[in-house]
Amino acid sequence: MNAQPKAKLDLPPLVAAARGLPTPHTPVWIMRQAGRYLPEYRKVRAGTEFGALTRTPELAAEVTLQPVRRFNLDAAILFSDIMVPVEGMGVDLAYAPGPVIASPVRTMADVNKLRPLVPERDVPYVLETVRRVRAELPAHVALIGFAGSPFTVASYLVSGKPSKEFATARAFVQSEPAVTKALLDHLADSTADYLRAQAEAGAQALMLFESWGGLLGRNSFAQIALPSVQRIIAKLKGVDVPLIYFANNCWTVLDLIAGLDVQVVGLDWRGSLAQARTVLGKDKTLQGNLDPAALFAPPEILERSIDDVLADAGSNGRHIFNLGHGIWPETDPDAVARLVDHVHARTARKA
Ligand code: 1CP
Repeated sequence: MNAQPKAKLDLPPLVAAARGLPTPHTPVWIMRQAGRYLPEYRKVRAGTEFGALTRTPELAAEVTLQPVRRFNLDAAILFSDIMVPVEGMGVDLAYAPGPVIASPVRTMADVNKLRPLVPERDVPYVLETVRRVRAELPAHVALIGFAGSPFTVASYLVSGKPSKEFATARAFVQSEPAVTKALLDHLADSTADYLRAQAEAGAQALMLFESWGGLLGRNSFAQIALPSVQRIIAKLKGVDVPLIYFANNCWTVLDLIAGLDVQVVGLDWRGSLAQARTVLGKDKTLQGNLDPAALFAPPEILERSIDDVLADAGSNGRHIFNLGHGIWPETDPDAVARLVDHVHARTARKA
């Protein structure tokens, strides 16, 4: 009750920050840090279709590690996709480049056809990739495993393809509440098992991408999207790695998200971290939230934008720096190097 929390030297800074422990600097990583803006990624991708890349541990591990070799990042994120476990459930899908489902899921019979995911049986290549990456990463760089939230994954399964507004999926949850509930329950249970398996294979933090839940109205978010996330969290009890909930476009429902038992909430670039802090409280770590467009500014303007995010995050140490959403393919990798080094320089704390 008296002592200040002490830095644990064996914890990577990202894990320490997620747990509210002191860190030598504000940890930083970039959503979609492995990908098309990197020439070394494009080279690997040139010879391999995206789905095949996710199923080949040697290549997936290589691509996961590429940004960590190039930049002083505090985390690597598993190279995979939110739809990979769905393929493991028996769904036929292709990437073009976003996920396209051969037979969208629309009926109770379609839901019943989905296999409950047994990670070691259905997606062994993901777990092998996690093990390979963990073996290669320096101890201070955390490995993040991930999954899509049930509503976000269901949006693709029901619509059958990417969409700006996901009108088909949003109409579906209104017209077919029983099928929606069965689908989200199935996805939640399989996702929990999937995340647990990633942690057991060596992931040191787990991220849940709520990329499209913010399209729902407040009541639907509360009654449809959120319970499926709570179901995952409950099933993950006893898994001792921090959970990051990426709440894309969810500023108007942050008060509902405040009640989730997660250590970290990821926020997009549209709002203010200081404002989010007032809603989420001081016991959660915030992750974010530089506008991906800021990487196109001249260096001194980029640095100012980074400083603004750091100031907005406050000085209690409960911050993981990131973009507010995935990095754009047109981004100059040198801007990423500047970002990472600037965050570290600005936030370096005396031991
Ligand atoms: O052409 C290519 O190389 C394929 C493009 C691509 C890539 C690089 C896809 C298809 N997925 C990925 C990798 C990916 N996807 C990662 C890897 C690691 C990293 O971040 O470095 C991660 C974490 C994801 C997660 C993902 N996939 C999300 C959640 C994050 C977010 O951006 O909100 C979503 C919504 C998807 C669906 C998806 N898969 C691929 C694309 C192009 C999309 C988006 C489609 C759409 O706009 O709806």
